[in-house]
Amino acid sequence: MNLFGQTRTSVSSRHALIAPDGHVPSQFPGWENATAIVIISPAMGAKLSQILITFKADSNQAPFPSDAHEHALYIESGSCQVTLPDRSLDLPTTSFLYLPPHTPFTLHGSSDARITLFRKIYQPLPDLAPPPITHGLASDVPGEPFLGFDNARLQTLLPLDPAFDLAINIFTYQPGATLPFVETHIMEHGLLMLQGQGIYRLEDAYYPVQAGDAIWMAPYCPQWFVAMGAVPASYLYYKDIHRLP
Ligand code: UGY
Ligand code: MN
Repeated sequence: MNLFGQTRTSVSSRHALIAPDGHVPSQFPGWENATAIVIISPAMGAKLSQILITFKADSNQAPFPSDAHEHALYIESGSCQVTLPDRSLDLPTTSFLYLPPHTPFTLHGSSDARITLFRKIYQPLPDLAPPPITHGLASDVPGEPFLGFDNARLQTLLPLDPAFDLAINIFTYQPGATLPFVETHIMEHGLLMLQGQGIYRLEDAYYPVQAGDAIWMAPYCPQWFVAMGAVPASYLYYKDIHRLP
């Protein structure tokens, strides 16, 4: 209950901060005991969608049809079984999974599962097949110093192969560490704060952000972050890559 109509959520034409207090679930065909919060979507001007999926009971399903969309997902908590046409995958906490276009799949989550799914239309290249189904554990991916800064480390989850037209990364900042400069770039971001807190600059506004918040940055949205508080701040983010404008 919010008596005074206040929220940190802010949505504009080039960026958005979505705080969890405003989440409202969507219903999708065939979904049972599964809840979807569509946090980012083309309805706000984005090219990607970012969907937070949770599960209400042990018997559940969240089916996705086969079409031109590719998907990348991250298991923030709990576990998830993914049913594919020819096999099924059991994904524990901190798993990531990439599914190329034209791959039908169904998610079945544990009752404590929290999954972030990124989805967009795959951009093919003339002489290159789409990437294969790819999965792994974020805890197996080393964090590399970002632009030489030891206190801001980047885990690049998917292979740096030009067949991929997206990246999903985890960025971890020690308290007080910052993005080294205000980035302004053609790439779009969808972002989920996984841990800690800080201040995110988006265009000309500065927002306090914390674990559970999500951010959309349109192409060319000037962006900067500083981690604050007692524990490191980390976020999962999506980025489109490897395609000429
Ligand atoms: O990969 C990136 O563009 C990343 N450094 N951006 C960000 O964290 N906002
Ligand atoms: Mn960036």
